[in-house]
Amino acid sequence: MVKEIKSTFECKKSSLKFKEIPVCSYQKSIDDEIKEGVITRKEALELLEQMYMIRELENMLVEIKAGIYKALPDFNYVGPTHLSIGQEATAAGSISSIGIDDYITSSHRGHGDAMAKGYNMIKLIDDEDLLKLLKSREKYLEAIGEVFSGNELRGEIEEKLLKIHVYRMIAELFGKADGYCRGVGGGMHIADFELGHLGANAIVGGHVPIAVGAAISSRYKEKDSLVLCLAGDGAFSNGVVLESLNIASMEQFKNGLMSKRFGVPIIFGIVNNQYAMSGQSRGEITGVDFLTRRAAGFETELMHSEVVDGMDVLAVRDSVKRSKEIIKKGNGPVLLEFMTYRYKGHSLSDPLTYRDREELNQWKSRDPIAAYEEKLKIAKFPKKQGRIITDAEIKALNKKVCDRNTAMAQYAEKAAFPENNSILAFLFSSKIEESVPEEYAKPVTKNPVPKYKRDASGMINARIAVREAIIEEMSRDKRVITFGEDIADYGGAFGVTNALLKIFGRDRVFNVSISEAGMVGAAVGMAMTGIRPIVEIMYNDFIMQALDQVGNQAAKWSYMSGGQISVPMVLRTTIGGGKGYAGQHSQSLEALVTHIPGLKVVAPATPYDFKGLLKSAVRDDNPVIFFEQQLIYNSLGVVPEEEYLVPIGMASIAKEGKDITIVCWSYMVEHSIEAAKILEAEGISAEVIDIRTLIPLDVDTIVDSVKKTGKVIVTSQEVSQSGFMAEIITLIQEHAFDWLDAPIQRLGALDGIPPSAQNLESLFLPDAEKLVRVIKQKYQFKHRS
Ligand SMILES: Cc1ncc(C[n+]2csc(CCOP(=O)(O)OP(=O)(O)O)c2C)c(N)n1
Repeated sequence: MVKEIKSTFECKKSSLKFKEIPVCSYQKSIDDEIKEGVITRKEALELLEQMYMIRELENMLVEIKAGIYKALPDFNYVGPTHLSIGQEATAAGSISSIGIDDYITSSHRGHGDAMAKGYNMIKLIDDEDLLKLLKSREKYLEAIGEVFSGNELRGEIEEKLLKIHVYRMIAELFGKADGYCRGVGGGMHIADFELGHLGANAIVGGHVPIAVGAAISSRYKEKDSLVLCLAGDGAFSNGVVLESLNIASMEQFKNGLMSKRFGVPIIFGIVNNQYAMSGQSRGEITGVDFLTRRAAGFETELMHSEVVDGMDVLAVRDSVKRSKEIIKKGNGPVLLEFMTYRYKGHSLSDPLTYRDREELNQWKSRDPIAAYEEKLKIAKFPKKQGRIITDAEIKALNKKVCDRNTAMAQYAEKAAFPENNSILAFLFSSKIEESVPEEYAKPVTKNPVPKYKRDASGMINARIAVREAIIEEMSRDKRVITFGEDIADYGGAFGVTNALLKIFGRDRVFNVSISEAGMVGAAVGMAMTGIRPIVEIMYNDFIMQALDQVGNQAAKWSYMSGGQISVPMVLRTTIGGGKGYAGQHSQSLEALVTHIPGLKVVAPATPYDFKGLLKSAVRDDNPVIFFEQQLIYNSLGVVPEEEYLVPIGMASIAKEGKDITIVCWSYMVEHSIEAAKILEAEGISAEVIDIRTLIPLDVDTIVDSVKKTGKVIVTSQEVSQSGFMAEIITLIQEHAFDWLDAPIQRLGALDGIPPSAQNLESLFLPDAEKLVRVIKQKYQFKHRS
């Protein structure tokens, strides 16, 4: 299948043109909006209520920190204080404009976003679902001294849910078990996945590719949903954010290469509060006056973008509502820059020495809440809506919010901390997708699935085994998709994904830009929102470009969300040397990821295990890093044509023996078996344990073998320095020390950098001969022939 895109260039004198970016195009009065029927009195007051709720929550934190919060005089608040006072219009205006199926992602400064998302969902959900929501959250009612009688009217149900919302938000900030993330996430990671909040993120910019992935997810689902991705001005200079803007803008989504012509439904909202921590985007740490200019770099004619007055809740609301229309037509993504200001420092420990009072006062004179109150006081709503809003009404609303916040803070303070025994709960999900929901089962393929021929002994190579695993899982479950660099038409750098494009089409098998961080983040976002992606990174050396997404995002979201979600994704990548590719394409970096709790790590050695373990990885509800050694791709092995799975977390005894145990994985399994054969000829019986899965490690099988042989060597292609071999050795010492009759040895690559020259590379890497040499040097065997 040749791509329809023809690469041509005619050298003709011309110039490139960009569309204009509107700045503050919203110039309406509230009465204009009322006349146009765009805002009701009720909606107008709801905007104010949200802004009050955000500001009061954060004022409370300021007072608690200063020891002057009267309602909790002795409470010692432990945790971050990234406040957004001054930015309330941006949170309330943008989030009130998205729909019930839409998601948000947010940053470390995300109290306002979380407050607004919960608030607006409670207002949007229909009566039946609202009742269900209250019932499902009934246990929190007791904690806040309320009951559910079953006779409540809509308004009363809303109020109860709002109280629960505020209570759970504050409980999370206070580290309590009733918090949204059960107290393990805290304010910087607050999330309510049930109501479409995909999490605040303490890695600046780290959530932006996740937002893109969540937006791409909607391509595979019945419901159209968009993602509102809110991130600071500082974040918009982070590499992963620029990668994300590019991935979201890839033309293949719209130009017919994919069958569904639909731009990625995401609104990137730059919350430009004028400062990163202290760095200023304008005039200091970027080269642009407005960050919206970034839009010109991602779409030929400019991604739709606007600069918006982020201090005006109605202007923000208007811009997001219009963006939604653009997105609905398939013309996303959209980039909006909300010009706003944070009155406080980066956190309450920021001495604020880098800005002056005059600047602060100038912004405060346009305070989003005070300015909006004034607007409301002069607005004339239709008679049937209640005509005007009085000063007294505004004051009463403010009091209601303050009282509610205070009461919920007092309940949160009294609430229980998480149980000690919950400390590691939610690190992993125990779920395995044993059956596929009907709507996703057995999707129609574009072309028939080929049958890969076995040789007379039933063998195929590992490359085909991996491909078969992907084909089978994609044929079984529509939610399984795969993407990566050059995996579509090219078939991947190692030809593994050849044929997939033809079978499944570009909607489910697509290339992405050279954006390792962006693509892994996108996979995380997809996995959080119901898709089961397989993302490929050509060489594990490039994982270093994506480590934040692997280690801080994929690994952590199940735990940080208090088990609200799991992240069912597979990251396939290749390892190992032996091809003269030198320092940046030959490493075995398993230890980079085994050190991070929350990931499963698999490194098979045989075609049978490549297939069986990959299928298990796809069905596992946890993020799985799947290491494929490049030299194994051509190895032959018996692989049944019938369905089978190899469970994650079980080692295999590749060869039985009684004198010494060789523990190994991946390419060193073959070398270990060869070494065992050489030793056998000398009367030494070696048992070879192929661990297959590094995390979780099957310690029992290793220990049982060591108890039998009393001697053990661990070998792999990774460098020895601080590697996973050291971890295995420690575990053996902990579990089988009394059975050892000699020190444990390890044989890895040299503690250096893979060289290109053939002779040096052979010296660098371990092999069967070296293994035999070390075993014979280091151990005495009594019964040698
Ligand atoms: C990747 C990363 N680098 C640095 C930090 C430390 N840090 C926390 S907030 C912040 C400034 C972020 O600025 P911006 O994106 O504008 O958001 P704001 O804090 O102004 O809301 C920095 C540098 C971090 N958390 N993550």
